[in-house]
Amino acid sequence: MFLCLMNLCIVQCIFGATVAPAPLAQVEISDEFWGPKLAVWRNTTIPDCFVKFEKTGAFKNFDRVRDGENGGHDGPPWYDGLIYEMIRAAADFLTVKPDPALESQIDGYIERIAAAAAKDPDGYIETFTQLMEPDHRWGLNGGYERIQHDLYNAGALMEAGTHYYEATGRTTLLNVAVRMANLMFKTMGPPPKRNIIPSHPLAEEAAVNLYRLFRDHPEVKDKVDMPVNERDFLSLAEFWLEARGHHCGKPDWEHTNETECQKFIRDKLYGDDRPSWGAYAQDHKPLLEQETIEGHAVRATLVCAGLAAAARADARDDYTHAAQRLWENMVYKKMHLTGGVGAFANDEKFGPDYVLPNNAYLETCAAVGAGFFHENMFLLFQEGKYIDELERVLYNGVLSGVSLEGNSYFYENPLEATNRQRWEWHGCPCCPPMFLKIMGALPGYVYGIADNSLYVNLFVGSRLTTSLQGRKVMVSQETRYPWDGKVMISPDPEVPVAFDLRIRIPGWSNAFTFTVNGESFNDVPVNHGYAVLRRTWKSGDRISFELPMPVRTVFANPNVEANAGRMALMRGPIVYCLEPADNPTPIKRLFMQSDGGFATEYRADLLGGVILIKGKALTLQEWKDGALYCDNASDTIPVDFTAIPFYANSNRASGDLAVWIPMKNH
Ligand code: FUB
Ligand code: ZN
Repeated sequence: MFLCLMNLCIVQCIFGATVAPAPLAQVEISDEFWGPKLAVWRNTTIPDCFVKFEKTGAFKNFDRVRDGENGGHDGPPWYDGLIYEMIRAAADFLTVKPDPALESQIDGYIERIAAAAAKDPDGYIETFTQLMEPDHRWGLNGGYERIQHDLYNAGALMEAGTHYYEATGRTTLLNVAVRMANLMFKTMGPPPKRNIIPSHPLAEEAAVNLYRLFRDHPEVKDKVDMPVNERDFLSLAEFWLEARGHHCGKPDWEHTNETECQKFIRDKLYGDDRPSWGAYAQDHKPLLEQETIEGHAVRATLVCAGLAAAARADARDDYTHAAQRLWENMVYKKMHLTGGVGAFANDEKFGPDYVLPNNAYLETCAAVGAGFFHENMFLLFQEGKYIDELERVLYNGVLSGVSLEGNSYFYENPLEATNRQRWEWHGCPCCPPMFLKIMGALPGYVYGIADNSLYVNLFVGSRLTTSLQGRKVMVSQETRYPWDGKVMISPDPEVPVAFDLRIRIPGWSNAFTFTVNGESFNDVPVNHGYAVLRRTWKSGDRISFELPMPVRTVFANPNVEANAGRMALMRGPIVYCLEPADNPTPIKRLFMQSDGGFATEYRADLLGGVILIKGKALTLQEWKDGALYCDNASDTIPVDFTAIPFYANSNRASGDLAVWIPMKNH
């Protein structure tokens, strides 16, 4: 159905076309918001993390294996995986901006990894198991894969090998990864192979992407020094996804404590079958039958990201339906306003539907995992609502995980807290590498590319150089988003090319205006979250549109008990919070008003450049002077308040914050 306006047509989104993220090398970021942040992560965070991993022995583990030692593993069992994740992330940053010094540093790490991997005739490399549990490869024979993380580490190795090859064209790490992948394919699968699954998911999407690498670039097969049948990697991923919930049914994680469950496994009481890893590891029933997203939130989001990736790679409707069901449960019933997930600290897990306390756990890694899931769902469905959620979590739940200076970190990202302090390093430093992985991938999320369509998903100052309909096309975006809703898009094809420009209209926006080459178009229909402009684009065309960005008062779903009678503030995609540094009245003694006379102020000098929201809140007269208790509350009096973006929380002295503020008379 076409609505033609001159030679501009606005068409319905054609559901079902295939779309891919823009390759990183095709996107140049020049954004006022993300540009400086990406520079901090490139120049500070990546070196900071590598140094801290070195200092805490992560690379020595590989040297010990190379030297044939026993025992003495440093860090948690998943330390190898975290190193591989760092390499994947750094590889993406390298793709966008070459850095010979960083590349040669990583080559040095890869030499040590490859030397360790060369010790085993089959190419098995997993330093914790080799040093500490040599009889328990893959968690077999009484091993405890729930903690051991053999397959998680192997998954991260596949990711690192793939991304480092894509960044540099070098195959040393890819060789190590392919040997492991071949070994896993030989070992795991339907009978007579062994029923082994990643207790901590991640390997599923990694194997799908390894498959895609060789499927899309068969010439790479000649560059690795072993046979590759790429379909094996996809089969392996599908086996891992489908084998969840198929086991001996024990131990009973719901009714037995972890020590006893571990004993059952260590004593090999599962016989020839495998043990259950329980709901904690999404193993309580077959994944395709799971109605709700459960268990450890990082594991859950990553298995779902893998499910969506496999659904797309292999056109599997059954996977697609399951991914959609789990996504809807997560987003509509188990997700905080910031996009953070995993409410409970106990087992780092999802709670029941609508149980969303403000002091929730919300691990940075889980927010990142949710981000990967959202992006993969967009690639499956081409619907803007998935990018709306990607945008939410990027600007809020993920971004709060690293300090503005880029060298201290948060594991938990609650919406209400006192005395929070970012840590410089952690016994389990899983979050910084996950954070860097999604931020390394960010340039690729800005645009989606299909044969005859270009999706503008994120509003980020950038320049894309790609090919559409067989023609070289450049497109640039200029914007001050998220502080300003004006976006200018300039297609610049080498010759005039017809394609659909699909511009996401965020779910938070209820109005927008468009002009094309200065001509206004009102009432542009939005389909599947996109305004679709079809025409033959030529160099010099200009699309400008504006999303009004008023301060929004937000109220929780009435089923969320924690936020009954409370409200929060948002502007555009940004969630706001209150901190003591800007508010003389203790924030616990403030009441918000939905008509609080909100005003905004851009402050270039504060928190890396932010828009503040200011207005009038209320406090009790008795509280004004800081009294702790007041038994006879009398009238309220107005006081000024200032809110900052949630992502910038805890970058100043105090670590107190609140997002959801009570309203008077509730
Ligand atoms: O188990 C590896 C990582 O460590 C998990 O994803 C995090 O939740 C932390 O437990
Ligand atoms: Zn983490």
